[in-house]
Amino acid sequence: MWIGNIKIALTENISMTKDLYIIIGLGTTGFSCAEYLRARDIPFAVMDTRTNPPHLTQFKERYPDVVLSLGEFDDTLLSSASKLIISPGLSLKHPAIAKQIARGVPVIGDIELFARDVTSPVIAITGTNAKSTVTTLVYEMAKTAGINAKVGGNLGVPALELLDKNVELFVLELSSFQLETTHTLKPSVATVLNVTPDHMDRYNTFAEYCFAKKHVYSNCHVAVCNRDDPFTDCGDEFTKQKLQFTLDVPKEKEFGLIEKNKETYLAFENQILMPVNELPILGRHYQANALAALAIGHGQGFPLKPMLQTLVQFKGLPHRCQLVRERNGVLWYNDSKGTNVGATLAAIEGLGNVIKGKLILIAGGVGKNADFSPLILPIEKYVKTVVLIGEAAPVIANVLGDRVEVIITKTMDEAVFIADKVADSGDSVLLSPACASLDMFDNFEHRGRVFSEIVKGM
Ligand code: UMA
Repeated sequence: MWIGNIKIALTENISMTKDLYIIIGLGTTGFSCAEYLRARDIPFAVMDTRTNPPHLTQFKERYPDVVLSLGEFDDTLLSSASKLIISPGLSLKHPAIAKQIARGVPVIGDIELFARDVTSPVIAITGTNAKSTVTTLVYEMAKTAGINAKVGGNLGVPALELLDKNVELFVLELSSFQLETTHTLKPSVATVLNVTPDHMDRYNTFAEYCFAKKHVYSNCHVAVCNRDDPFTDCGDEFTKQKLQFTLDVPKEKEFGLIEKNKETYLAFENQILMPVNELPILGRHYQANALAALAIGHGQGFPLKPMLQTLVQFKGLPHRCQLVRERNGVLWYNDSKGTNVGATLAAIEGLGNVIKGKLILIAGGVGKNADFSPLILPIEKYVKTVVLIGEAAPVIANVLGDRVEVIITKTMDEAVFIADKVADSGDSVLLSPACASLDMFDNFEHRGRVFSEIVKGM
């Protein structure tokens, strides 16, 4: 009963169904919503603007009885919905969706469905960058503390798949897109780790993007803010339950860094916790992640010992400044998860500060209307050559001008080849694209894998 590429008239029956949910999007989220609604016997239909969405075959096999409309949105079907469950990849500003919102049809997302069912505490983590790393760190801390926890959300496993009455704690990474359609989540701890411009193809202004992120603090019990980034501040409402992290010396209710006898330590207020050189991952940006995780864990009541033990053991996530190999004295790093300017900035500054030589940066992809100018200064300081690929290559090249050697090329193979030619012993090659990957790859993981395989095969 598919509409779009295959059309069978079931819409009449559908319009008779009083309480019909329509799931918009048949990606990972949409599929998890279908499973959730079917388990509760709630009637639903599914729509996707794509003619071949990722879960199509699986969906047709599992739900042969469900109306599925593909391609351009069918207005009649949309208008028969009592509720829309929209996937994060689709904007609420899409004209067909905006029309339903104007008609007063409730539009929610998978996290809202999750919020209505969940009975155990939820830690909600958002931010432009480092949210996957901090989410995973907090989850690992919970496990080390002996808590039966589950982790997911924007990180990969959709939140609805995690629902289970036996779970004691949920650790969710949430995107601004997911937060836009979430209204009743009451996080035990909520944080905005940092905010720098991203997704400017979805938001009219940076303020609009910040607003979506800060929505995570609504109804939270403890708010964790980044003192070094005023855009993350939760406002006066939460002053009693507010914890902060900073790369500065910590004050009351803060985690930060203390220098003593020429060593730097992670600290809580004036209490020294551990030397930063015991962290297995280099760079100031990772120290901020460790401090954020400590503040979140503390807000949730985790004991200190398992949190510190986790910090010593955690080796980082794939595609996040991950060392691929050393060859002829050159280190090759895969930071394919650097999908926006802020992430690439953090990677350049984090590595640039600690390596012996200079960086060769491989960047480019889908630019998402980003302003690339914040990259100019760190590139001037730490980068010898920038190798550009993908749609945004000419835009980035234009922004960088002649401040640094810039080479535009077409494929990842060529980019790696060029980087290898210009790198000298002591230099490091960093793939940190500052862009999304979808012009050349399936996703950022695919891009990172392709890069790593070429590098390993050299
Ligand atoms: N799309 C259409 N038409 C539709 C529906 C979707 O063209 O009708 C497109 C979207 O524009 C998007 C793609 O399909 O380009 C995927 O969208 P989706 O909502 O179906 O995505 P899911 O497969 O459900 O994956 C989503 C998150 N993806 C997005 O928000 C784009 C995944 O985060 C997340 O892991 C998953 O839900 C489970 O919660 C990925 C991501 O890139 C990692 N997130 C962005 C980020 O981190 O910057 C926000």
